Amino acid sequence: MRKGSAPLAADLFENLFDGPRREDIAPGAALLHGFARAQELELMAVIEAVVARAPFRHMMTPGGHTMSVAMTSCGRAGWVTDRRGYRYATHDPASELPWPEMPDVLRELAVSAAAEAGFAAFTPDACLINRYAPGAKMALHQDKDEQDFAAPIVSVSLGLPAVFQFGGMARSDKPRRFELRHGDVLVWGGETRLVYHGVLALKDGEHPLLGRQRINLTFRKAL
Ligand code: MD3
Ligand code: FE
Repeated sequence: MRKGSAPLAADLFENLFDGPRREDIAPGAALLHGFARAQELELMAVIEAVVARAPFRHMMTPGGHTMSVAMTSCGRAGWVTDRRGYRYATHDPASELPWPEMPDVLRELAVSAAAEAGFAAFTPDACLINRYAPGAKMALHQDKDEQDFAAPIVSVSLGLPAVFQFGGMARSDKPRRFELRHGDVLVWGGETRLVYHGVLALKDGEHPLLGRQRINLTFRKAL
């Protein structure tokens, strides 16, 4: 909100929700505002069940830095990083058990969001679950560990809002910034599949359902 002046209508209504809305942000990238909102309780219940079996952890990068984002996965494959490098793995290295199955409600949400954005027949085999506490961030990177770049990636944001950076094919391309809010779904594929992107440090706050955190799901065809 602006300081020292009457609030704008846009500020007063910024937390109201006027139903799902599609915003095309780049070729092959669609931001489906509020697409997951109606399912928030089911989503949180299945995420809690996954996390009970495969707890969040702060993994180490090959360079020896501990990630501020805590991660786990479900589905046939999960993404892991340690001093050996990063890769998709069928088992959780912490427990040596297979990752929990991808709950149907998660798979169906990702498939329907992909279809809404124009990607028919999306068959995700991995769902990465990222948890941001206040201050956690994700530096600019490309997602290129997946086998199939023809498949899109679908991201679901829950909890506190975050600012994501949407860059270009070179790390030096100046990123554009967008806000991702509770229930927003972002689908990116095609020309945009390999662009650099990241998330700025999470601003502290209190979300009515999730408290002081943000959870992001990303569905991929990894294997
Ligand atoms: C696609 N996660 O897990 S997802 C990741 O919010 C990852 O946890 C972020 O990047 C997160 O690999 C971002 C949404 C996103 C944001 C920016 C993008 C997807 C993007 C920019 C270009 C392409
Ligand atoms: Fe990414």
